[in-house]
Amino acid sequence: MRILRFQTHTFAAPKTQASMAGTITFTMIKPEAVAAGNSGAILNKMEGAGFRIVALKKIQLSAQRAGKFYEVHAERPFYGELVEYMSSGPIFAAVLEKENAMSDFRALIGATDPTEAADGTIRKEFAESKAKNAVHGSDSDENAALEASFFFSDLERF
Ligand code: RTP
Ligand code: MG
Repeated sequence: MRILRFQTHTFAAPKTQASMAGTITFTMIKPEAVAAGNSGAILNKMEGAGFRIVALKKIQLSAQRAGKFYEVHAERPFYGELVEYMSSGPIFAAVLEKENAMSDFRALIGATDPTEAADGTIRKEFAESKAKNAVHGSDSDENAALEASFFFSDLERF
């Protein structure tokens, strides 16, 4: 009797440039900017500056998950306020791709405090205040990878 052997396949996640070092960053459009109806205009600025949207979702963080995301700021005086604010309404989370993604994106969003942000930056145009500053941008390639994985699996990135 012939024995049929089924070949087993290993399914690897599709390889995209998004997995290469330095080419991805992570962003959130923060609750007040989403509530103000600025999500489309902000995404338009990101794409217009050459960032490709690899992954995107609208989601509301629980206080616990916002606290985990911003754990690095746990000792800062604004931590409680930050966690409350970031869990106060839905956000858009996104993974973006471009050469030098992290540093180019930090330049595009501008300084944390919109009064110090350069003309043409997203925070200059859309931020309400230093706390409610419209968008998040990762501050290192390592954090970009960690933050992207906090929200998205490989199957959600294209
Ligand atoms: P982000 O992480 O959101 O991209 O902002 P960032 O690097 O420019 O600033 P960071 O120092 O990491 O602070 C994280 C967020 O905390 C809020 N914040 N409030 N009230 C305050 O003095 C104060 N300072 C910071 C902001 O929402 C800031 O983006
Ligand atoms: Mg930061």
